[in-house]
Amino acid sequence: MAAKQPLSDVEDGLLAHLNANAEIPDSRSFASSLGVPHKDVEDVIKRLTAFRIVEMQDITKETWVLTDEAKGYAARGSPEVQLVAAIPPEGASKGALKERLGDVFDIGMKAAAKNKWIGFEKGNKDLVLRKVEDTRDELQEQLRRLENGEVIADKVIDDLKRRKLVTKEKSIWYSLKKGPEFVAKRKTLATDVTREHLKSGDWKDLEFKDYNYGAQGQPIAIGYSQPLLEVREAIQNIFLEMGFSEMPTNMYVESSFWNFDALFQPQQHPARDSHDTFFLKAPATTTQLPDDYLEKVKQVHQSGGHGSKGYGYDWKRDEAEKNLLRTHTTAVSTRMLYKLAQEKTFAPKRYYSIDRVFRNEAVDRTHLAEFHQIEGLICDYGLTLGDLIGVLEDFFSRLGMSKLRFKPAYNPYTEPSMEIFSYHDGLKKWVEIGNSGMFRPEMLLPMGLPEGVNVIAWGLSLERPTMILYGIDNIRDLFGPKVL
Ligand code: FB9
Repeated sequence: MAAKQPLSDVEDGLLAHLNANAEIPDSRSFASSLGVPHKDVEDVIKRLTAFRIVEMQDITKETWVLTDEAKGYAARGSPEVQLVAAIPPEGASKGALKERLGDVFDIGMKAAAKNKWIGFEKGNKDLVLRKVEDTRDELQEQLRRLENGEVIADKVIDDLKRRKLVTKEKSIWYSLKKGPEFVAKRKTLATDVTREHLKSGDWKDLEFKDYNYGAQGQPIAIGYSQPLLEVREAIQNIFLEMGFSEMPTNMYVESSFWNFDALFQPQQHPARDSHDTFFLKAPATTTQLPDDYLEKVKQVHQSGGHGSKGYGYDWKRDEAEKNLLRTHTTAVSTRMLYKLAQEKTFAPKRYYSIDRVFRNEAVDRTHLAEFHQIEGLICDYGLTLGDLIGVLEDFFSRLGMSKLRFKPAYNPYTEPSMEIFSYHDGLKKWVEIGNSGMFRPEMLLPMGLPEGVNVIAWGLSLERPTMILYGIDNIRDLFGPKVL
């Protein structure tokens, strides 16, 4: 094949030929006459057809083509013939023949045995004997005839198909004739006025390509929605469909009171020291705590009440006044439940939150110093652990997680508490998908919520499901320029 010709030359060649001969019956022979790949002629035909300069008729034909294995047999003979040819009159051991013929041996043995061209001595299954003198290599002949494009009987094709020696190939070519806009040579339309044109002045007789106002701009590769926001939206819609309303989580800075004390989390709890929590230098403390409620929280921590004996330690107001970056959105749940308790008449509520929380934790593949916590809570009379399990089944089934298991767990603010597990078919393992529980009466009653009102709640992260759903292995890849 001659050197690659620019398509414009192929086009000129084709138009000139049509101009002289009115039609090109077979684009393949035209391509070989030009010495160019048929693909190039095909591209030119498609372009000229678009301008109605030529009219094309596409012709398709399915042909059987040889597989690479078959090409080998066409060249070197069929495996069965190669095998027989390799057997001396006194016979040969299988080992020697395998040595000699390689992977042709097995196929050759099977086919030669089927043709009863070989045999074995009684009791010596290793010595292969030939049962025929020379054999006509029909297979090789058929493969060669196929290679030369000859028509082969269907029965033979079926044999070759069975031996996976042929595959069907669809070839397409074209017959061409002049189109309504036919020209012998296409004027290349200018698409720009360049300095050369202006300097040479030949811009005057240039023909310009029409503006294609319908042309789509280059797709700009930015502007995908961040995976976390995609999953956040999906989970938000689940909550809204389940009748939950969003809690206001726009305040990352929280007081220890709402983040810990109001949750009946004792002041000496390990999570309350700076190893786990980011405390603020300025403003280090808050001045906006509701005194009467604070007094009740102090009581329940120090001496209990409502059937609880409390923690029995000396509760300090200044500890509760320390500002921090909230460690969980449960701090917002606490504020909302307290607000609910201040309502004149109690009304059941379903609340959810999805927002950032901060924990002074060691950064690793799945943990950063902050993550998005997803939390749901239902506040109503007589709610039970069964209700919690039921709502968790409902919530996670909408996230595609149906097989759930619950493992007893401990949180300072819920009793009983359960870790939630789901069997992940893709990962073929049980995955911990969250935590849950029933808020303790020591948390709810000091708020002023009516006796008999229970609050079931659960939480999970946004990052974990997003990483699993997007197959992201390292949490760092969820943030920053590298996302997607
Ligand atoms: O998200 C978590 N796992 C998870 C969730 C979904 C998921 O979806 C996949 C598509 C299939 C996969 C995994 N976890 C909670 C479980 C673990 O990852 C855990 O190791 C890490 N947890 C975080 C806290 O880490 C210190 C995830 C985060 C978490 C844990 C607990 C709560 C919230 C977030 C809570 C709570 C709670 C409990 C009771 C009452 C109110 C709130």
